[in-house]
Amino acid sequence: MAKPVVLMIGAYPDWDMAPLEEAYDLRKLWLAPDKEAFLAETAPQARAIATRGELGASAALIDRCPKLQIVACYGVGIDAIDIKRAKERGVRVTNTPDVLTEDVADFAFALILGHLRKVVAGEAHVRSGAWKSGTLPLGVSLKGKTLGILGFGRIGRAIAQRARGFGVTLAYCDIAPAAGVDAGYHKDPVSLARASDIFVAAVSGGDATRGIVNAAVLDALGPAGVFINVSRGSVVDEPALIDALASRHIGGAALDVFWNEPNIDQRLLAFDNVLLQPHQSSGTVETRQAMGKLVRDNLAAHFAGRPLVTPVV
Ligand code: 8YV
Repeated sequence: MAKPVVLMIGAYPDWDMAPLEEAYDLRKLWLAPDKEAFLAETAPQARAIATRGELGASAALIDRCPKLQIVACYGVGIDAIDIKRAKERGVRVTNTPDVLTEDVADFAFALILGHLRKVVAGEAHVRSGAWKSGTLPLGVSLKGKTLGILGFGRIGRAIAQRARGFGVTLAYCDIAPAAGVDAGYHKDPVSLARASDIFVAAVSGGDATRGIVNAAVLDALGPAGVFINVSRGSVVDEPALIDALASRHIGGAALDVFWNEPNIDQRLLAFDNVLLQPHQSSGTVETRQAMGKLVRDNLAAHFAGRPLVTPVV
């Protein structure tokens, strides 16, 4: 029997590509010199789309694939997949929850400590030889600060769990208070920002949270406040963030996600109070292997007629 045609939107690590090639007729969109011509030929045959969190699958793409049965996402965030259209078309969607939670939460702390303790500047200080002629400006202590977490889902809670070991006061904002949590609940992001020294966005992306971190929230965070983002660029009003950084309305930011990845707003490069990372919160060998396995397990389950492992719809 012919292997099912799988339209891949972006590359996965090699350890996933080999078993995927084995099981499916893989069509690699990112390698096509003429994407239009490639889609004109491949989309009508595709029974599955394999995508990544930040690449998703638009309604237009889903509509170009009349035989499409499943969109498998390498990533927990499904905000770039048109779920409404998938549902209308009876297309199943899977993602990779849980397996990346701990690494993303760890990375939030890499960003927090990296920013407060000037890790990147410190390294440059040593490498450039500047150490010989002076010391690095002092950092800021994490202990005793209030850490505000926007979005108290799996990742937000994992951040909170780690925060307890750092001796911070915890606060969080979500649609409703969580039961049995020893952290201050805030109903709205402005109130959370006002209470926070460090404000971490761990909320899901999508229409419901687009621009939720706006000028008012940044203003409430204040000139000593630090904004950390490990969720999606879309949750922040990025021009407002750039204004707040330029005018020192906030103290700084550490960002793993942006509006236009990887072609980020160049103004961000000019700030010395911003730590920039290339969307790598889940980027460990262990987690990426587990994510790839989940994608493959979901596709295999679908084509074998078994229940999906981690269905979204
Ligand atoms: C990945 C992500 O970096 O889980 C998500 O939603 O955005 C990330 O874990 C991404 O999907 C890999 O390209």
